[in-house]
Parts: sequence; structure tokens; C-alpha cells
Amino acid sequence: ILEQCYNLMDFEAVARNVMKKTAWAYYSSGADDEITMRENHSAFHKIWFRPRVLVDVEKIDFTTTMLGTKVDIPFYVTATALGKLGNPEGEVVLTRAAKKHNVIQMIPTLASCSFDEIMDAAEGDQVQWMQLYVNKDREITKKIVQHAEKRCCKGLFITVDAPQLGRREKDMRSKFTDTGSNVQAGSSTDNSQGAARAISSFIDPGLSWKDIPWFQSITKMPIILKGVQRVEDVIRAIESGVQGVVLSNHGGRQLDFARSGIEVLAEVMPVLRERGWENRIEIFVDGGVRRATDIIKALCLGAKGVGIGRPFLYAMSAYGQPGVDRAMQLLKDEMEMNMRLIGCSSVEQLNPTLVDTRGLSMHTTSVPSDTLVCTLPNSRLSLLI
Ligand code: HOC
Repeated sequence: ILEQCYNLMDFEAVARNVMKKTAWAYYSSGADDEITMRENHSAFHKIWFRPRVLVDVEKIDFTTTMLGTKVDIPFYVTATALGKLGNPEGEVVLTRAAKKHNVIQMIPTLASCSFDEIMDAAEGDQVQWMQLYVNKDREITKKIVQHAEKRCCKGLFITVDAPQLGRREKDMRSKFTDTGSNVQAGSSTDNSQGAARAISSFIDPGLSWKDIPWFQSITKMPIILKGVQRVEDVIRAIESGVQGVVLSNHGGRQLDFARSGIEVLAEVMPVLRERGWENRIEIFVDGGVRRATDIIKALCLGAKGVGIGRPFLYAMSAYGQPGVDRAMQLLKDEMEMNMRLIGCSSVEQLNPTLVDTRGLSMHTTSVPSDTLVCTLPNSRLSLLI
């Protein structure tokens, strides 16, 4: 029952039991051995707090702004494809919950609902961002972008970590056949390798830095590059004049052994601070965020906000909108308590001295024993242990 979900992981456990096997395989799969997918979460466990004491924390305010929009808590619902696999109403369920909690939703290019259905479900001044997969046909891309701007989207998040689809073997094995209404039309007919393959054939692997000025010429929306994974590319993004980057590895679904976003953040911020560039761009992080402590750690290190994807899909799949509501409320409750316990009454007070990141250099990944494949040294033998 819903009231017995006490944290975001609980929704995942319920969703796994109630979802169709193919849908579960699509949402939950990561690339190759899923090392990055697991590391995304466990990297947060390598960061410890250095709380302050004897500060007045009677009132806690964790509102903040992201790309100029005031939000109630520093996370957004990041784009995830095929919402109708989890709930017959699809992404609009997330839209309504986002409205209730005053958080931003990033609308996926590969949503099951149409873009307009989602925008129509957004009420009043609810802010939405648009996630973009760039089509080989740039006229189509231009139309999508300009339509999003016309409908008042407040940010264009161009996905840059997916020139080719990662191998999600769990998804491939499930022989997926039903991609949902919105994305069927332009999709490949090859469904034999899972949902992801079936919906992604239009994406342009030729996308490059040279295209950034073109995007800047077709829209006035802030442009954010989603999927940046090293400091050199953050610097290039700043030099290209974009407004933000998301340090992300696509939820561990693309390149296995890509580092976690939080690890990359720890690499990026000192370099930006050294150059005095930390305010020239907004940095977001996604991947593995399950607790308010994860959000706080990212903000202490310099992120403006974090994206959360799968947990809301699981909450939606298990319980519909009440599930997503509860997941968001749990994060708000955790946020209030943990801000108080580290001795900070507002987001402005979060800073790098509040975290100990020395553990981040110890690259250990916790792998569930039932899936660990161990290759013995000097032997071609692989054991499933
Ligand atoms: C190269 C195309 O984001 C997912 C979605 C769709 C991926 C398309 C990648 O499944 O991660």
C-alpha cells in the first residue's frame, strides 16, 4: 500500500511486481553490465557530510531558482520516454504532480503523450522544459523547437550523450512490440531489439559543436546540453554561450563505465571556480538521485538542481498520480529534516565545506551478487556468482 512507501526505493520494489515485464525491462535497463547505472546511485554514498552545529534552523527554506524559475525544491522531473508503459495516461500524470509540488517537468521528445497534450495538462503558469533528440531532418527539429517556444517552454535541453543507442540487454531480450501512441509514427519497424531501438532510429549521430550556433539562431529559449561528462566540455559549453549543462550519463543507459554525474560535478566545479566562471552557466546533475541527502550533496558541490527520472516513473506505474505526489512529498520531508541536521536553513547556505568528497576517488561499485559476472584472472572462464 502507498502509505507503506517510505522512500523512493520502495516505489521501485512495488513497480517491479506490478508492471508488465516488457515495460519493467525498458524502464529499469541500463547499458551493458549496468555498472554505470548502479554507480550513479552508489557514488552518492562516497560523499559524507560535515554538518554545522548551533545555527538557527527553526525555519527551513529550500526553495530556489532554476533558469530563472522559482521552484519549491531543487529537483525537476527529468525526461524519460514512453510514459504510457507505466500508466495508461502517460506523462500527464507527472505533469499534474509537478504542478502540485511546484517543480518543473522536462517534456521528453519520446513521450507517449503528444507534446501538446502535456502542455495542455500544465496549468496556469506551470513551467515546462523541452528535452530534444535532434532529428536527421533539421526542418523537423526546427519545427519541434519553435513549437516548444511558442507554447512557452522555458528551456531547451539538447541530449548530447546519445549519438547511438546503448545496448540495454534486458530491454533487448524482452522483444518489445508496443511503443505507445505518440512515438509510433516516426519509428523504425524493427522491434526485435527492445523498445529503445524501436523508437530511436531518427536520431542524428552527426550532431556536433558546430550545430550550437544554429540552435541559438532558431530559438530564444535558454539552451542546455544534457549529457556532458567532462570538464573540458563544460568549458566548451560556456564558450559556446549556452546557458546550462546537465552532467549526466543518461541514467546509465548509454555508455557503460561513464562516470556518475556527481563525480563529474566534483571535477568540474573547482576548475570553474579557479577561473571565476562558476556563475557563467547553470550546472545540473542527474542519475541515481534517490534521497534528499543526494540533492543536498549535489547542491553543496555547486549544482543548481538535480533531475530525477526513474523513481517518478516507478511511483506512477505503481500508484498513479497519488504515488508521484507521495514520492515528491517524501523528498520534501527528507529535505527539511536533512537541511536542519546539517545546519543550513536555506539553499544559499549550502557550500562545499559541508561535504567530505575524499571517498569519491575510491572507485568501488556495489554489484548485486546475483548478477555479478566474475572473469577469473588468466582464464577465459566466466562465472556467474
Ligand atoms: C540514440 C537514441 O531516452 C532511453 C530514451 C531513448 C533513447 C534514445 C537514444 O531509452 O534512454
